Amino acid sequence: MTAAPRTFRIAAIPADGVGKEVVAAGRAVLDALAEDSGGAFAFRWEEFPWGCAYYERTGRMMDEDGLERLKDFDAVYFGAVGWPTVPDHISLWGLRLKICQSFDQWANVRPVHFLPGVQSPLRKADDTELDWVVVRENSEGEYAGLGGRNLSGRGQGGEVAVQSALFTEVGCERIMRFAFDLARTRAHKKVSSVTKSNAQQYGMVLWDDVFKRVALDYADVETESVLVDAMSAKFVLRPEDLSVVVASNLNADILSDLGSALAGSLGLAASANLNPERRFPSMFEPVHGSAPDIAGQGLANPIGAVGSAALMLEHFGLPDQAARLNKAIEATTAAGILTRDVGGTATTEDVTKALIDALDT
Ligand code: GGG
Repeated sequence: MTAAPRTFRIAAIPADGVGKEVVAAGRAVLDALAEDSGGAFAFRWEEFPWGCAYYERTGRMMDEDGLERLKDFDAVYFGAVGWPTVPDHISLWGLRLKICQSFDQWANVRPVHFLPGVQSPLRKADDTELDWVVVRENSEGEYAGLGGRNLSGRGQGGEVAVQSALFTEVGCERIMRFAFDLARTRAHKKVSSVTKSNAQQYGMVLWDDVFKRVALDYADVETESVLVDAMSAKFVLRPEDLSVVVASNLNADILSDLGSALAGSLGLAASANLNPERRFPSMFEPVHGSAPDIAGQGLANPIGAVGSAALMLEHFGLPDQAARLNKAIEATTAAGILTRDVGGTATTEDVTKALIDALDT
């Protein structure tokens, strides 16, 4: 008796700018993969039209019952949020952060590695290696949304704003255990914790204290605690010394952009916003934003979105299929089929087609 095919229900939210192009590319590659699976698995997509254009029409970045409608999907496949006609804090909080925080996607995993055929500012010697995972605390920290503005002095130069960062012992501990567990699966078993605890003497000192305590349970994993400024330098100067880097919401966001630029382009970087308890859907998206300057021109690099699709397949328990996607990415870049951000002339469509063709290799 043959097993029934497993069908995964995925909510696609392309949102803004190049998000639309890269989600279409990722869907095409995933559908080709499913078609090729001989019916072993399938994807059932529903696309949601939310984003900045939707906001301009309705005054909302997503429908009022949007979270309710998303909650029974197996995953959310997201593009990018932001457009110049809507203030960035409104678009970000109204869609991407709303989903991450409401669905308790507290672990944001952002792998960074070299791809064959892609020039990197770090690849001076052939033996330079870069294979990191930045683990971003994705539920609190500097993105807790705590603070306010005292508008009484507005227009007279007297306005005051407070933005607080929230660090909880529970929040710190769970992201650190996640980082340590991940490090145990890797050849280089090391976790680097990043803070600015010399200057931020409350939340980040709690982070350091929790890190030291959690590390005691992982004696087989090497550790270090590094200030974020020093870590930025280390990314550039000693990339081979890093494996898993765990940091707060803001620090990890900045460091992962630096990491992907060092690997060759922000357009290559994949990410997973995970609810590790699986009570809610997790969300998979390229690290890059909506890039209004190149949107709609066929210049967007789809590799970050396709790499994110590979992370989604791993989450679905299909590691062999994830490996097929990653191999197709490597075959495509190695063949020199590259978009403009990585020095090539290929369009989004050219790269998508090459990725689909490479699934057979
Ligand atoms: N695909 C990622 C995305 O849309 N990012 C938009 C953005 O501005 N993000 C800021 C952040 O997540 O900190």
